Amino acid sequence: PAVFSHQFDAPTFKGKVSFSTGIFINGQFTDGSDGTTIDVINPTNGKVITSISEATAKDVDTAVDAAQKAYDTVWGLNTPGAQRSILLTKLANLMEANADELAALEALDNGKTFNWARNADVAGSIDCIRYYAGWADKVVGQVSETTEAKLTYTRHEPIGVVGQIIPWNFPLLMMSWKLGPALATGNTIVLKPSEFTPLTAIRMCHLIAEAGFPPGVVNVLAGYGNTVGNAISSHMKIEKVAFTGSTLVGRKIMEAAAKSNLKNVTLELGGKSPNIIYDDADLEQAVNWAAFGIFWNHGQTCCAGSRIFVQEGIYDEFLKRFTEKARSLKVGDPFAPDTFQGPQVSEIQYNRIMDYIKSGKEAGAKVEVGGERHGTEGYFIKPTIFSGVNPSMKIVQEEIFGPVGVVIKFKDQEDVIRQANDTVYGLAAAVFTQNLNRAITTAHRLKAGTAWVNCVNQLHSNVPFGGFKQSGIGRELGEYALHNYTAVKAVHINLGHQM
Ligand code: TXE
Repeated sequence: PAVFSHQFDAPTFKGKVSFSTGIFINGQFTDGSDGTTIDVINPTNGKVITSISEATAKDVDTAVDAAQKAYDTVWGLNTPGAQRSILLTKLANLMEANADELAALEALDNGKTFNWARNADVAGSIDCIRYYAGWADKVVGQVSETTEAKLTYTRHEPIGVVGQIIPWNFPLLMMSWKLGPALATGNTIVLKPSEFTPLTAIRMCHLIAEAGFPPGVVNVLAGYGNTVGNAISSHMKIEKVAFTGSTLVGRKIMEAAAKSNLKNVTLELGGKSPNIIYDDADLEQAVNWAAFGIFWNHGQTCCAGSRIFVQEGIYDEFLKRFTEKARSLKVGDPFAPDTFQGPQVSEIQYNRIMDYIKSGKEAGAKVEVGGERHGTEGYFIKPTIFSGVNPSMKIVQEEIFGPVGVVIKFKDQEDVIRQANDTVYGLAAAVFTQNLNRAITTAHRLKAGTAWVNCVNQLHSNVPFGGFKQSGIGRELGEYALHNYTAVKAVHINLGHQM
């Protein structure tokens, strides 16, 4: 396989990085079975960074065989949890030792800023792997008291070979959220990164090998969704698939699972999260968090606070300050130390977002700020705020996945809860108020898997994350994620002599 090589000039990382690319099966880097490649594009200028090997459906079969063999011989029930814990800790330590390099790679093919990649994506990934290292020897079943003539207990066994399909918006973090609980519980893995952002996933394979995970435990195949992704979700020997991405593809994965072997499915999908600002909120705090909620990671965040509901009494003042805040955010080179927002990940996403902006304008919504591209090359879009919207507009209903927020006026608590819940999604929600009762009653009545009070976009390795409604099935992170990767077996032992 080709060798990737790049000279970086990042705030805390200067130097050359080079490593062998390729698909990673059974501990080896190889070319795909068709010998084809995928061009990885730099979203700041649209130019090719490197070409990487493209995996095929046939490679998925090879990877599944390797993963099954590893499961049967050196992993799964053959390796004690304490040993898996040691390996996961080694991996976390290696990620930490290479944190700047990982952040630079993430910034290069995704376009997110180096500083955010380092402090959020990479730091959160290391924390997540460490957190699950801690769980590896603490997964326990229960003893159920039935009768004195019986001993009945449960075991939480690994599922076996699991498939994992991850997106491009937080490549390393989503990989870590998936690897951590699956490895801690003793599964072996066939993982597909996004074709847009494969660099950190490939670099991670080197670290996985260096940490000493036996060959075949983790297999990583860069490739396209309709080939590799589909082969994983419809594979007869993969017993579970975990996916993060669009609701549209989530449906396809469930369908493929249903039509093949009824594999267990967990999904983390899109959102159109409400951010509710009551008139007694600390206005400055609310403005800053609201901007972070919609503009962080260029709006490419599944839990982005894209519908900003503001109570009548402070609407004008909030909008004025929020607009100023959006205007002040620095858009530009992801490797410059003061950049807040880099380019969108790809030309496809750029066009998709610009189409949404166009549809908002055509439907009569008012552009308060932004609404156009930034600069002349790459996929940059100015932070954009729409007002004067109505509930039927596409920009109010659909996930834009870009730096585009809509601000909506509301009257009172009943009114805002009704509007906030008027969406097919239910990933996250936020409430800003100084009134404790209002904060709690609102948080409890919102149909969302996460409710933030006086903050947004908070994620911790030990706190579950996932969606209500069409935002997904199952929970990642925390102890809850372990359930995604274990099968519960009930064992009944007859202690009596009689039948
Ligand atoms: O996502 P896809 P796309 C949303 C967001 C964005 C939209 C489209 O609204 O604008 O999705 O983005 C793989 N079988 N989110 O099209 O296609 C694909 O290769 C199996 C929200 O880029 O869902 C990639 O690895 N896999 C989201 C992964 O699915 C398939 C993050 C995600 O890409 C497949 C990303 C198939 N048939 C986008 N087709 C979030 N929840 O954070 C594609 N894939």
